[in-house]
Amino acid sequence: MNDTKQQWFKDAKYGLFIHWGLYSILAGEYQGKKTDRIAEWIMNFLDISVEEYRKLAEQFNPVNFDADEIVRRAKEEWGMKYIVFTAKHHEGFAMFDSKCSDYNVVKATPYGRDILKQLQNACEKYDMKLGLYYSQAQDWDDPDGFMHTKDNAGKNFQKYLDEKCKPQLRELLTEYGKISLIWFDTPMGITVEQTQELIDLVKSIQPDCILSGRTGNHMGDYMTTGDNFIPRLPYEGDWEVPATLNDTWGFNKFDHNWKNPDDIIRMMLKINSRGGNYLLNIGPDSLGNVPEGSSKVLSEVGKYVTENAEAVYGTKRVGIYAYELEWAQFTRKDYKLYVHVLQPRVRIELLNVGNQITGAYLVKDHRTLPFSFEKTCEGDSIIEVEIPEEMQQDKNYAVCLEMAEKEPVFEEIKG
Ligand code: H79
Repeated sequence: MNDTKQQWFKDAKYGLFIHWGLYSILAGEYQGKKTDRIAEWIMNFLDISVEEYRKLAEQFNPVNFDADEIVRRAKEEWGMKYIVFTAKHHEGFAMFDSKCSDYNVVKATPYGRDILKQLQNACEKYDMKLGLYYSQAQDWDDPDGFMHTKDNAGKNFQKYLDEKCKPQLRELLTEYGKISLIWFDTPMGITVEQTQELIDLVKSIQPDCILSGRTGNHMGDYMTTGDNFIPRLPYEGDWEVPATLNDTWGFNKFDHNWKNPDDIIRMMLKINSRGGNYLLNIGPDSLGNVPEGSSKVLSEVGKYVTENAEAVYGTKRVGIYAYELEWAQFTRKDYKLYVHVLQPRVRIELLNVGNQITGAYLVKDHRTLPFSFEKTCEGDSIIEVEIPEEMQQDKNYAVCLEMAEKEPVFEEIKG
């Protein structure tokens, strides 16, 4: 079973992924050609040469980037508990002041400032956990990185590891304060021994830093699902779903296919209920602006999670309830079952939940609600909670059922 041994990660439930690099300048289009794939892959998909792609750095000047504002909103308005920032994506460009590669935001751009340092300072100010995405295998810029050429022929991957990957990781882990997580991705052909080298390096510098499920050879500290894939069932141990708000990670000026807040809330609760964390992405544009489409959705979702914080953070995996409920998702703590009501209801009815209920209240203001627990005419357990009349048209609120038992008692359907 995956165990990060880091309580903050088990309790977090909701984090912010930030995908940002030179690809944000192209924003899904190069020389009149559009990509219909994830926009941070544009160099690969449109076969842009290293020489041409490197010229983008000369234009990178994100004067609107405001680390303090992004971290403050993530913390206070959006309700996120950790941030994972792309220090280096597959394109190979470092968004920090790297001494071992000049292909970085300080040395190669007119902007000339360290993006990561600004994020670190803001995270420290707002007490936000900081994690870093680092592409440890693919590096399209480095002749020895994976996918520099599409057939990967003739490369010396160990050389890339020794001369770029590990030195940069050492910088990230020594120059930027506490790093809570390294988000490795797409391990491709990395060997067990090479994976172990990366793990040893990270843990020797920052022992509490945890590693994503894509570190290589399933040797990370927790399970990472497929991008945008939610496990069907409750899943034991520590895990996380990385997800997009539209259909790209890096900024794409053509992609306005934003998911709506209700869908995001539902997906988050499904993930939390099944025991996982939701790592939800924004892709700032080349000036450093957060797309309005994403901030609008995140604010709505943030309203839900901050109002119902008690029913989100620190909750535990819920077992399998026999019925599919369109209108609800469950989360739980010891002696408490939270019913997240996602569609208008006159009352909550839960069939085949066999607990002795000792109280019921609305999470957002702790107002007590009338409840009953008894047997149906067929002999099944049934719990009912009355919703106040003025709330019967509302959706998206949580109700807490206080139970005499530590965990919910989900009965089988006896028929
Ligand atoms: O950082 C984000 C993505 O850029 C990264 N993971 C998330 C968090 C990622 N890298 N690779 N992938 C996701 C999988 C990509 C698979 C595909 Fe393809 C890219 C499918 C189609 C384009 C590579 C090229 C595999 C098949 C063709």
